[in-house]
Amino acid sequence: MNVTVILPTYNERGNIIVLLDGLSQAVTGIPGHAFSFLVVDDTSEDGTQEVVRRYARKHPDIFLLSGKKEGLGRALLRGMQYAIDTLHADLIVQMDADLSHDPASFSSFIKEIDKGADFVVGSRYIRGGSIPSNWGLHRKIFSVVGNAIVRFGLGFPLVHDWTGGYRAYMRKYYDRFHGEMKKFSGYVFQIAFLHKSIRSGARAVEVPIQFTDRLYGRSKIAPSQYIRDVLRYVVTQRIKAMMQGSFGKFCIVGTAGFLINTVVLELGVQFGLHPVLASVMGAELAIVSNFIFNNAWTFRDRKIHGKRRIIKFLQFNATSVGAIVIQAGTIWVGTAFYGISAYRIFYILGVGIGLVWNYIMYSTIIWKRQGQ
Ligand SMILES: Nc1nc2c(ncn2[C@@H]2O[C@H](COP(=O)(O)OP(=O)(O)OP(=O)(O)O)[C@@H](O)[C@H]2O)c(=O)[nH]1
Ligand SMILES: [Mg+2]
Repeated sequence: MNVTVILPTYNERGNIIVLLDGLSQAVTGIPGHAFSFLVVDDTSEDGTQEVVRRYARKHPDIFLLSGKKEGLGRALLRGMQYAIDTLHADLIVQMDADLSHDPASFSSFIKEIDKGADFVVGSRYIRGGSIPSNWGLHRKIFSVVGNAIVRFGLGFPLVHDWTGGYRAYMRKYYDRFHGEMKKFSGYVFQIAFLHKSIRSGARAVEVPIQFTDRLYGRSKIAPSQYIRDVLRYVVTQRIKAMMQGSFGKFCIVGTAGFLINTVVLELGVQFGLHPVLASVMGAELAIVSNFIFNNAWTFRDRKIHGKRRIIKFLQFNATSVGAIVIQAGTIWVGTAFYGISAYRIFYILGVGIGLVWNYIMYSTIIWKRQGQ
């Protein structure tokens, strides 16, 4: 395979040659691949480009791509494009150029690719991996908690390290996603590229890496901005996934149930029933409707057939009793404090809380996926 190692640099004069030497050494023992190294520099002011040019004269496998400063994400995309179009890379390896990523781990990435992975992630948070022990507590927390939020927030807990930049991936992920990737920068770029690749079926594997602090030069990361951007990415992706998946349908079925519930409640009150009793009747009719339509549509991929439907309907009723209790209880407490005329406000509140309860119950108990 043609392998291109992309090394983004911005003022890394003190690090880049040490890294290139380390990498040349690291690849000599790896059979079966042709390696090239691409330094993607954004008009560094410290002479990074001059030292790389001088070094490249003696090393024909080293290339320099220079461009204007548009951030790390853009630099990586430019590097990937050059690697594929000009250097004909099948596989891209990406590393920070500040000596935080150790060339000694390089061969483990290629080994996983040789075994059939198509996206290898260098991970600080699996056995054998580490973050620097001299990091201050707040930085450790920032990194560990940030990665945990992404990991669980996006729903791919098997990958532990989302924000790192030591990775190897097949060119097809650039081909597929380069257009959509232009809008992301910094940590979000790393997260989004991995996320899109995994979602499209990448066989992602982690290898442990020991992350060390840079010795020379300055960090270019502005934490507060990235925290905000990462959270925004995770939350919007989560909402999108819910709306595209069963949650959107659940809401539509639930709205129909809500209308049934409301009509019965209002009619019941008109005919002189207490709102608590009328809401129970309305809720039960809504439950019947919800069960039928959720089974036929929302959770169609897990549809319940035959006699099991009776048992499941009883179970469904039992879990929905939780929502009825929540709804009636909210009305009860509300009307006790604010008078009977305030029942509508507390009905809406109760329905809202019951909605969350129901979705969790339905998707994890009633229409539980096989094997869960
Ligand atoms: N070409 C290019 N490279 C960049 C840019 N910003 C950062 N880099 C490089 O990307 C790599 C990672 O950036 P760092 O500043 O080390 O960020 P970090 O590793 O998250 O932060 P530290 O742990 O403090 O070093 C380094 O090799 C940087 O030189 C940029 O705008 N353009
Ligand atoms: Mg760094």
